[in-house]
Amino acid sequence: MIAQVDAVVIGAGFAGLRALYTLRSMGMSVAVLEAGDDVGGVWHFNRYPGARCDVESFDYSYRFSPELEQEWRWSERYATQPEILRYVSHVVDRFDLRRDITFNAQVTRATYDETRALWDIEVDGGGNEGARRWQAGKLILAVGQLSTPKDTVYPGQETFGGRIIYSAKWPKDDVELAGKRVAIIGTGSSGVQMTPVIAQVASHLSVFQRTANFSIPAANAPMSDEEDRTGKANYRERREAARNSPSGLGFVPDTRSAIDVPEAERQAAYETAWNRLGFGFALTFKDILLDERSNETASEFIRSKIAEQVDDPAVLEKLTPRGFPFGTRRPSVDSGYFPAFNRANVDLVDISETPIEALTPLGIRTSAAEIPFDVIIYATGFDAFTGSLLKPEITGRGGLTLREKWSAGPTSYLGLGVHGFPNMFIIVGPGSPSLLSNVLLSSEEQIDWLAALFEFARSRGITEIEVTAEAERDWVAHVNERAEETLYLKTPSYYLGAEMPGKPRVFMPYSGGVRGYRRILEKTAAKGYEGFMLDTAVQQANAGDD
Ligand code: N01
Repeated sequence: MIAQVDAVVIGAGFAGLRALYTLRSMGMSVAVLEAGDDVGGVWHFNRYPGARCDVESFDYSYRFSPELEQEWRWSERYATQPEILRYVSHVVDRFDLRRDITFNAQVTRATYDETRALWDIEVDGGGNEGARRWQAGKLILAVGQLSTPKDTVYPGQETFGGRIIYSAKWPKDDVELAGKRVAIIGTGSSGVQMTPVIAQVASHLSVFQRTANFSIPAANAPMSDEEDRTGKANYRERREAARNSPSGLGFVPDTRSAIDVPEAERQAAYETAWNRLGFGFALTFKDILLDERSNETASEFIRSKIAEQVDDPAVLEKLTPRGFPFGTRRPSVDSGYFPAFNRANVDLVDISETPIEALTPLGIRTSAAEIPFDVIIYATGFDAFTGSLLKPEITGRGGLTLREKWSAGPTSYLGLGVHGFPNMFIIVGPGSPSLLSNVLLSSEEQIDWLAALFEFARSRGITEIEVTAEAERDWVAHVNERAEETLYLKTPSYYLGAEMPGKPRVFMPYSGGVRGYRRILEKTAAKGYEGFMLDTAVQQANAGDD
C-alpha cells in the first residue's frame, strides 16, 4: 500500500511536531515518520539520569500557541528530561497530532521522481498502519542534529560481564545503579550532567575523561509562582528578545571587547553571568568567541571557578580545560559536576594519559590498570549534524544521492534546501544557526518561513521548489566567511566534523546569529524567494495514477 500525502516529515521531535502542526493548519495532509516508539526525539532517547535542558524552560518551549504558553506550568528554570517529555506529550494530545504519526518507522530510502515532482519514501520496521511506502509532494527532514549516537566499541566489549549502556539510547526499564560500580566514558554535556546524579547512588563512580570540558553552572532553581506569573505576563516581549538576540536565548552581549573593559569591571561582569546565565556566559562580551585575548579572559575566569570547586589539586589539574578557546567546543551547563569529584566514591581517570585498551570480563583495562565495574556508560556523543540526514538513502535528480553530494561535507542554501534535491527541506541542519542557537526557536523560525514559502508556491501553482546551484555556492561561501571571523575553526570539535574519524572537516552551523539569519530569510522572501527555482511546469500526479 502506498499512502499519499502533501508532505512527509521525518522525525517526531520538537521540530517535526511543529512542522506537522503548521502544515496541517495550512490544510496540507501530513505524515510524520518516526523511528522511535514515541514522540520527543532526543528527549525520548536521552533519558539518562540528570538529563535536563540547558536552555531555560520559558525559551525552550513552543511559541506558536499563546494558550499553550499560558496553560503549561514549568516546575524548574531548566526542565528535566521527564518534564520535557510530559510537555511534548501534552502538546501532541492538545493539538491532536498523534493521529498523523507513524512510529517504529525508520526511513531507509527517499527517492525523487522528477517526472511527477514527488518523493517516494520507504520505511523499515513497518508502520503502525502497515503502510511501508509514502508519496509526498514535500519531504521535510526534521531528524535532529544529535540523534545518531556514536557506536563506540572497545576491543573485548563482548566479554564484559556487566551491563553496557549508551547515554543516547538509555533503556526505558529501570537501570539499577544503586550500590553498583559505574564507569562513565565521556565528559561532554551528557557525561557532565549524569556524573553528580549517579555519584549519589553508585557505590563507586569512575569518570573517564579524554578532554577536560569547560562547564558553567546552570543556576537551576524551582520556578516560583512569581517567576511563572512574570514570565507568562511578558511572554511576547521575551520571544521577541530571543528572536533578536544572536543565540536565540535572549542575551545581548555587552558591545565592548572584553579586553577593553577595566579588570575589576570585567571580573564583576563574569561573576554576574556565572551566577545566572548558564550558556549565556559566552555572550558576556561581544568578542569572547571572536578574539583570542578576550576569550582567554573568560577561559581564565572559568578555570578560577573550577578551582574553587575541586579540593584535590591533582584532580583539579586534570579537570582544568586548556589548549582550546572556551566555547569552541560546546561548553556544558552543569548542576554540581566539579564538586562531585570531592566525593570519596568518585574518581577521575584521565584517558589522555592512560588510554582505554580494552574491556575485559571484569571491567575496563587502561594502559595503567584493570578496573572492575558492574555498569559501563558510554557518553561518547554523536555523529553530529549529518549522521541522521545521511542514514536513509536520499536520491535527488539524476540519481544523485545526498551522500554523494555531501561527500566533501554538507552544502545547502540557507541550510534549508540542497540543489538537485527539489521539494526537500531540512530543519535546523548544517548551514543554519542550528546548534549554535536555541534549536527550538531556530526550528520554529524556519518552519514559519517555509510555511509562507509553501503558501506562496501554492497560490501560484508552483509544484517544484529547488535551490539554485549559484545560491547554494554563495551560501556555503558566506557560512565559511562568517566562521572565519570566529575562533571556532581553531579547535577540532563536532561543529567541524572532528568527532568522527574520516568525516569531512567542514564547519557546519551558521555562525552569523539567529537575528542575522532571520533577516536574511526575510530579505530572501521579500525578493520573491531569491535563490529558489519555482517551477510550475511539472504536474504533481497522484500515486493512484500508476
Ligand atoms: O557528546 P559530546 P554529549 N573514547 O560529543 C568523549 C547536546 N546535549 O552526548 O572531547 C573516549 O559533547 C569525548 O572526548 P573528546 C549538546 O549540544 C545537550 O556529551 O572527543 N572518550 C567527549 O568527552 C552537547 O554538546 C544537553 O576528547 C570518547 C565525550 O565523549 C551534545 O549534545 C545534554 C570517545 C562526547 O562528548 C553532545 O553531548 C546532553 C572514545 N572513543 C547533550 N569518543 C542539554 O543539556 C568520544 N569521547 C540540553
